[in-house]
Amino acid sequence: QGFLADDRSPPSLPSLPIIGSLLSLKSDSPPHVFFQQLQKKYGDIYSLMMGSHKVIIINNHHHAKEVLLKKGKTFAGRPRTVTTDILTRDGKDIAFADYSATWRFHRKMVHGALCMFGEGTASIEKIICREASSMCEILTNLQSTAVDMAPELTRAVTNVVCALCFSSSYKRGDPEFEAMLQYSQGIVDTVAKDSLVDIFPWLQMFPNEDLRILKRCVSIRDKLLQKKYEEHKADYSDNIQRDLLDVLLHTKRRSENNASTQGVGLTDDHLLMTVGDIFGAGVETTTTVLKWSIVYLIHHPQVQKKIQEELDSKIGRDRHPLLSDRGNLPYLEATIREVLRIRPVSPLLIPHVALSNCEYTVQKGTRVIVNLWSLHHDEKEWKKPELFIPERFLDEEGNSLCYPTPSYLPFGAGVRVCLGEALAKMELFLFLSWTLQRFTLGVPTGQPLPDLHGKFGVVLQPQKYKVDAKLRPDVYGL
Ligand code: HEM
Ligand code: PLO
Repeated sequence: QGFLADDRSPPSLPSLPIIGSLLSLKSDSPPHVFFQQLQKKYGDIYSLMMGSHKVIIINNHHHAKEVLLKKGKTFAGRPRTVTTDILTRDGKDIAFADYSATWRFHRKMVHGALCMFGEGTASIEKIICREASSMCEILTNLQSTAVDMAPELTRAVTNVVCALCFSSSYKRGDPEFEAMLQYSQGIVDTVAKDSLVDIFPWLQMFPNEDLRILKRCVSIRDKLLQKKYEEHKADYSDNIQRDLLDVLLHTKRRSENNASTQGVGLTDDHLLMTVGDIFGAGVETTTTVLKWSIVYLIHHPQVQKKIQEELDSKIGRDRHPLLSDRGNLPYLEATIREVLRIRPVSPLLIPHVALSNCEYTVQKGTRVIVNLWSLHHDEKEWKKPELFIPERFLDEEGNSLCYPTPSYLPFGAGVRVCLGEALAKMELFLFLSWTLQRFTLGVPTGQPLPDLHGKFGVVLQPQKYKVDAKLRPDVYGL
């Protein structure tokens, strides 16, 4: 029996009028860890008040699946918050937009476009390989010095989504790219925090300094998006769709000439915000996972060695890895799965909202936070969840992949499941296989091991660290 069928409400934290449970929520730990700790006192599911909003926190996979899958449609709403409204022009995007006909239409359209340019064709593979190759070349030149790989990783990943969205790419040191790095970090640092701490939205009590940074960064981002949009409008042709933005423009123009599809909300704002979402999600998520992968590979040289042995025996050193090698490299796949488990990009997903009353206990408008961190670190489901062990995703012989428990949802599930899962997995596989075929990654002499605690925000990012990338023998000709 699930919690929704239970006629008792989940236990709730003490709360006061107006400020809600604020006094019980003070903690030095980031929210996902704190919510996991509260589980000991209140159980796997409990509720609290954030100001005047009731929030249910879910900490196990049974309840998570009730919300995301079984009652997925009921819980497909999103809360409106001050910061996400600034980022998305009041929810005209996909990720932070509430459930509506317009939202459904946009999600479907983008899904179609991603299939068309991404998963469906060989071209995305070529683009990823081109970027992987360029990144490896730069690492070769920087060999055996302490490098911060972050800018190059970000540029490689950015160029993949740039190709997909705009048919463009950035060279090293491009000022537009440098500007993007800055505004995007500014947005990651400040957006969506208020869904957790926004107590007085009507007073905009959310830290003003943060709000100022966010507004400045969003305005820089919007100028960049607007420029791309104008360029595309200028050389738009009805017959050729080069990229996601062309598909969106095409759909918009077609619907304007068709009475039955009018009013689906294909305004300039909607188009811009949708591209902004795909671009932002495309860059920040995949880059973050690559950074975490390298952190864990540096901490676990034996894992790195095993991946390299697998690469050597299945691919060798005379050719580059291809997507078609994925099935032959289970240890690498298991490592990627383990990184996504131990450091989920989005440890609290994005908050969900009940669109209607549900069974006995949940009222329309209740917010639901699925604590993916608890699911991925549940001691009842995982052996030593705090340890990095790729083998947990392999069978006894180590030959085939498996999921040891259903308590694993790195991309969410159901109506709001991640739109970029297939793309992200292709990128992670190719970037990591290309890098590890040629380089062994370690800490530069005299530098500490990278920190394993993340920096909590709209994505859980690792702290900055430096890497020593040593070229492996016999890969010079590659
Ligand atoms: C939503 C994870 C990469 C686009 C999400 C959610 C998660 C997630 C957990 C929220 C699900 C929910 O609220 O229930 C990840 C991870 C990634 C990744 C772990 C990389 C490894 C990407 C990429 C794209 C993307 C590359 C774009 C191409 C989106 C969008 C949403 C989303 C548009 C919002 C969906 C909606 O609200 O309907 N992702 N994501 N993601 N993701 Fe990803
Ligand atoms: C990242 C910073 C960009 O400048 C704007 C942006 C857009 C979409 C967001 C993304 C940011 C962070 C990761 C998000 C994504 C939508 C879905 C994805 C929240 C804020 C995840 C992991 O849920």
